[in-house]
Amino acid sequence: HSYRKRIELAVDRHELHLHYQPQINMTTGLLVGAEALVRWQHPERGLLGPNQFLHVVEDHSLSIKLGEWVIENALSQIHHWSKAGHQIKVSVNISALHIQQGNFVERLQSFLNQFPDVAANKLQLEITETGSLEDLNGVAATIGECLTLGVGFALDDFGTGYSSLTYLQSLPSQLIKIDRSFVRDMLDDPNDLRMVKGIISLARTFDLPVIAEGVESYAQQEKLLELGCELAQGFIYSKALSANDFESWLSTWNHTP
Ligand code: G
Ligand code: G
Ligand code: NA
Ligand code: MN
Repeated sequence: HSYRKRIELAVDRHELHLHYQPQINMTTGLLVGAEALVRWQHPERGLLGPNQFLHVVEDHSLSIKLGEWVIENALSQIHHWSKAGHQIKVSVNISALHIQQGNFVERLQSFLNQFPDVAANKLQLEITETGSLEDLNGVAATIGECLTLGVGFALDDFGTGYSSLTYLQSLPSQLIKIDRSFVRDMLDDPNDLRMVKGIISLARTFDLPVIAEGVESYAQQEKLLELGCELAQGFIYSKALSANDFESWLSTWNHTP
């Protein structure tokens, strides 16, 4: 596949970049972390988002190379921010194929070793249901080993796939992310509101924090707080920003809810 080859070349040519979207505690207004989202600065086509190229690498070994690139770059960024006085927890998206590699933990450990001053708990892995996890017990064990290293683990896009409840039941998660499709219409669509309420209640039952994705308005923020969801990310705070723009955003973010 030539487009796949082109993406592989993009990694080697440093055309890929991570953008960072802030995650906020809506009660305190404090930054709690950032989600790293990959972008491709294509020389002819301009800045491309993940949905313009990630599907081509999904279920292919290239998604492992790309995933490792993401982990390494996120750790490097955490290191730089730490030196600049910002302690920022970064979440990275990991594909199903990648986390099912037998050497995943070993490789993760070797990346962490490259940055001895970065605490493992500054890194969090997010996994979605878009790729299938064949061996849930195996993945649960892998995640358990990651947790032992100190790395966090979040269930992404919760509620959108067929396996959300099974994943919640089987995988030792530390955070549930409410998919933005539920948040978007929660104030108008009673079913979406029920889903948001249900996920928050489920998270409470499992004693897990929950973060709402795609928060765009103060009305949504108020409703989420009322329902007991304290964490959020979305355009209301910021879209995903380059590392430099993220630092500028942070310097003007006034910490008030
Ligand atoms: O940034 P944007 O909203 O366009 O991202 C679209 C989707 O692409 C997100 O749902 C996210 O889960 C996925 N995505 C973004 N960056 C990465 C990445 O580095 N690795 C993987 N596997 N998925 C990513
Ligand atoms: O991992 P995930 O697919 O959930 O990645 C988040 C995606 O959601 C990114 O592509 C990001 O650009 C997008 N996004 C983040 N915040 C908002 C928002 O407030 N509104 C909308 N419509 N999209 C958002
Ligand atoms: Na994500
Ligand atoms: Mn998501």
